[in-house]
Amino acid sequence: MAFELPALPYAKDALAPFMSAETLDFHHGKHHNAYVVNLNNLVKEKGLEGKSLEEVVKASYNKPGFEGVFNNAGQHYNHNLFWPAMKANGGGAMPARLEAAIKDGFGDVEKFKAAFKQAGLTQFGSGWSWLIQKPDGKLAVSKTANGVNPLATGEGTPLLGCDVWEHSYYIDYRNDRGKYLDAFLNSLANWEFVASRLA
Ligand code: MN3
Repeated sequence: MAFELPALPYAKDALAPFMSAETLDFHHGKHHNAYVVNLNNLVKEKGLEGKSLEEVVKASYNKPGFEGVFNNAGQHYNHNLFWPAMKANGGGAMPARLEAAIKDGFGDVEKFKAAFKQAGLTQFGSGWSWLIQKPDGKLAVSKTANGVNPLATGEGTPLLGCDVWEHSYYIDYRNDRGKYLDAFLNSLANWEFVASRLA
């Protein structure tokens, strides 16, 4: 079965003014779609057809000759997590179970948000900031370059990922990545979705 571009779980204008319909049009309709098209061509070429997306991500990470497969598989995986991690009127109170895990990992919610924002701000060039659950169950913040993710590196289970490639924020925020990260955490984040990924 070929990989498919998932439909957005909300209307294209639902996240405005924090993420515009124009951004979603390009980011979901052009960028994410291109990763899916490229990935389907490359898995055929490389004899990886029939494997799950997670299997392709892990099998191609740091494997010579499989850079193209990994970049597109990683980005398909990352964006599949990104769209449902946002919602209209997001960023409010967290489910109690998530808030407790965050307090355990970071001290309080504001310290977590500061660490997540800092990870996104200090990711030089394109990449992602992450909230992950480590193999010992503890929550931590991380960042990766380009299409890399915590599943590939084995760092932990990604609970929340914020795309800090310029295509994610340049239409709405120009060069102000910090303002975009603030909006992502305080006005867009779907904490129910994040909580549903806790082990
Ligand atoms: Mn992107």
